[in-house]
Amino acid sequence: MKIYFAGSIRGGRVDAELYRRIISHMQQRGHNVLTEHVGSGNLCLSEQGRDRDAAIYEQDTAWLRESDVVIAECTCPSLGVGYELAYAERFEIPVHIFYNPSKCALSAMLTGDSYFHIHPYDKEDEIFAMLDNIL
Ligand code: 6IA
Repeated sequence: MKIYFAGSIRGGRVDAELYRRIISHMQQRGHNVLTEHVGSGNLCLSEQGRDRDAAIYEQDTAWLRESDVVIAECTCPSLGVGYELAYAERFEIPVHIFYNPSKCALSAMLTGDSYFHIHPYDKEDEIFAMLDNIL
């Protein structure tokens, strides 16, 4: 499957290593993760100017439209990820949201929207088991 993985970038990189492990797990199962860079260790977090950010926006929204499913890790809140989830809903792409409730309270704009499949987890291993069921 073509997977759009969404995770915080400018919202904070505290879970970057977790994103990398989730992406790697999906790749090992043979899936095409379009957004592998979300798990990279050395991203430039500063604003890049309107033109560079416009190129990021155009590329990411094109990938969203061609993806079969969106997998999002939402423990670290991110405006960009929230935007991507609403964008995916608009194009009727299935969205699965993972978060750790002992670390954050998910926005009511996600928990209150019945379109989203929401998967709370406690231990990281639970994410991988749930992903294997979903994909
Ligand atoms: O508001 P945030 O920055 O936390 O939004 C994160 C989400 O927006 C991720 O799921 C990404 O898909 C997308 N996103 C945000 N910034 C970038 C980006 N920056 N590149 C690609 N997608 C992005 C430049 C980093 C690049 C040099 C690899």
